Amino acid sequence: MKTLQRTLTIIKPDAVRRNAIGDIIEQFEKNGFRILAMKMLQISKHQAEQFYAVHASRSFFNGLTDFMSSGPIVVLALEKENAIADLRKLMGATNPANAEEGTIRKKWATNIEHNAIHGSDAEDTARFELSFFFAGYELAK
Ligand code: IDP
Ligand code: MG
Repeated sequence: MKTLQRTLTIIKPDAVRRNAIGDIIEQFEKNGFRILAMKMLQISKHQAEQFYAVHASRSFFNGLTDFMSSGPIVVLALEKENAIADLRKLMGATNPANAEEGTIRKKWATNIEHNAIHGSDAEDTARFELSFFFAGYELAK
């Protein structure tokens, strides 16, 4: 049975700086994702640390949270059947050196740290990440 899923994606500061917002959103729409909610904002270092708390012990945590708070980002709530896995596929591998042709990271990522886009990796993280950026009423559709 196919089930409708929701996932959270972020167009990261590097992609915003490269004027890639429109191209990336076009990829979401062309690939059947419905945009439920969307906003552009800049998060603080502290907010980035909260969002990425699962990575707190990793060596790249400080650089990652500096990067994610370094400029505006665009956050979107997306809906589709199998949205979580399908978005991960459309994003491509974390390290763009390993990303497949036709993926967003292949086209827009610079390196493993500045990799253009975030996508939730499971149902529980999607729930946490959607509620981090969007209130219930914004997703009630
Ligand atoms: P994902 O974004 O593909 O889910 P994660 O392993 O969850 O990858 O890592 C979160 C983010 O942390 C990555 O998207 C990337 O920006 C950064 N990151 C991951 N691994 C490294 C690394 O080895 N060096 C620097 N940054 C990294
Ligand atoms: Mg991840």
